[in-house]
Amino acid sequence: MSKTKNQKLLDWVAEVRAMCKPDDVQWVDGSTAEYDRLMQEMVDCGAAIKLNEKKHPNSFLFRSDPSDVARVEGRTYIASRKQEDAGPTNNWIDPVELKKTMSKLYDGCMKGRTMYVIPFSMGPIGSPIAKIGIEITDSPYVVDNMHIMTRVGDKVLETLGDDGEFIPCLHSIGAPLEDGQEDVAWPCAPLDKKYIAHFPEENLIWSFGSGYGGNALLGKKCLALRIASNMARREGWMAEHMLILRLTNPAGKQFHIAAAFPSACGKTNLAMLQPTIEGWKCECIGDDIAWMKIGPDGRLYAINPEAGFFGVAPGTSMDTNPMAMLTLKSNSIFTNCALTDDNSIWWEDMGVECEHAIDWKGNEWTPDSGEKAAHPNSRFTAPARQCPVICEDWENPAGVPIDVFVFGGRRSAVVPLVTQAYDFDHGVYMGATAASEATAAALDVKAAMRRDPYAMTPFCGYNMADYFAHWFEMGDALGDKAPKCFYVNWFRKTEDGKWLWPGYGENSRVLKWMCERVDGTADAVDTPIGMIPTPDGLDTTGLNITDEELSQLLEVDVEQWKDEIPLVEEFFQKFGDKLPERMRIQFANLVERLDA
Ligand code: TSX
Ligand code: MN
Repeated sequence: MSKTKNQKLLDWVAEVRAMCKPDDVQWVDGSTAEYDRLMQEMVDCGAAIKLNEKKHPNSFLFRSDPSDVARVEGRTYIASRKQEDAGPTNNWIDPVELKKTMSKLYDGCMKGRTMYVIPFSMGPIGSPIAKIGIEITDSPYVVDNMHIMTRVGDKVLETLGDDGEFIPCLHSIGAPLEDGQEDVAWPCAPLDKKYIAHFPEENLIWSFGSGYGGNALLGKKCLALRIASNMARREGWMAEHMLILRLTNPAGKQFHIAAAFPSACGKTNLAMLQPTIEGWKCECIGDDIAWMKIGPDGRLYAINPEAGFFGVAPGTSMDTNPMAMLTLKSNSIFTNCALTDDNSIWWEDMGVECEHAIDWKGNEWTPDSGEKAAHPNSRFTAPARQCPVICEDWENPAGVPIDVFVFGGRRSAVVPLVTQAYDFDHGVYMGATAASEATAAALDVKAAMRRDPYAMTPFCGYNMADYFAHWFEMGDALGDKAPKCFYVNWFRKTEDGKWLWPGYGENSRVLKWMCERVDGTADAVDTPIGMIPTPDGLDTTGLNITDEELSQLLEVDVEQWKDEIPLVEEFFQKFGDKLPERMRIQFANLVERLDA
């Protein structure tokens, strides 16, 4: 039963119901009882496995269909009237054509199933930066994940009111049940019927055929990044693929950092960082997305629009990220992890041995199986409030004032540990040219390098060249209150392939330097690519690192950087005439500094 009088919402729900033809409609109220009831139904039908209550209280394991394990970028579309508005980094499709195609797929797609209406808020309910979405889905797995990842239910409907605005998000797994047809554990549609569609001109999301993560939990990548990036551009704010953290120095002064990294750089690990330096404290506000608006004082304020972490499980351990391990201990959902003999979960590089398990496909597994026990993209869904280092202001509706932007990538050579941009425009250039290399198996093989501007390539919902321009414009609006910009590389190696930097908690030393640069108390030297710490600008007290290693870490080899010039030039060509003139100027300035 619906508790809203919002006519737009009631009309949309009726329209979707008529199209999808579910057996039943349920309005999600957001209660624990509702979460528990849906979970129990999924356990009873074999879609979920309840984990060992002592080891993982109130936690459950799901195994997806082997074909439905990740976001499907090839099936992700920006449906704008003009192709130019989607730009060279997105799949464009004509919105009228796509609606025709997808309407046919949606016709009767929920037969034999329940249609759930999920009112959700991205951001603390009622925050001036928050937005309300309504996800309609036929997946109870999606409902329970949305319970953790967003704020859902009656309180959102109350805030929406009778004529409030919402972003409609339609999702179906695309697997109707005929009368008497038996269901499978993870119903979904084949790849050629999967569509993750965004209609930015009407703030609309249509997703069909997949039950997994970013394809199905529409508040996250679809709304909070692809649609929100469009809204942010129109409305003069920012929707970024960034973690948010608070650092507090020994004097009690707070600094807030927002950081963007491509995948496999340990963004969630950095978000929950445990500093190794005396007297410094680090707290997590978010690990994936930042929505930022200019506040009344002219500074940039950030909120985390999410309420949970949807993190990659493999590699997460008490060594790499103890705070994540403690967060996911209870009340969590695991997808495509391995199941141990004592009904617990396991994954590769968890830091504990496993002699026998049921793997993510449901098969017997031992270390000799020659396959991964957990899928490399297996996930935990865990409530952010359970993170031991969650910041007390993580739900502050006003957000936190950002002092520092960090961009980064994974480079075994060339790029120093940390570089500060000369000014905001230079920072925009750094973010735009951010690059990461895939981990190479052999040392002599030059790993393929991929540009991933602002880590937004799969998530920017409009023309990336216009997005660059928006960044420059935000810099203008912020003026001298703009965050200071830095570029980091935790992954530089020696000639013989050894890590030069210990990383993890020791990264706090780099963050400390950034804070001291903001305060004007740390030294830097100018180089052609930006400002680098002086050898004693960076606090290495108690760190086992030689002067030689430190200078290798911070080295700027002008000849190597000159070799990057044609690569950047080639990358910028993608954007044609739309590349902002100010980006060309930044590029020209860099070339000039390298040549001098
Ligand atoms: O997450 C990582 N971070 C950021 C942490 C806050 N990882 C894991 C990346 C894959 C997701 C890292 N790996 C980091 C890092 O800073 N650095 C490295 C590379 C590295 C790996 C192991 C060691 C050192 C560096 N171990 C020893 O030196 C003993
Ligand atoms: Mn992400």
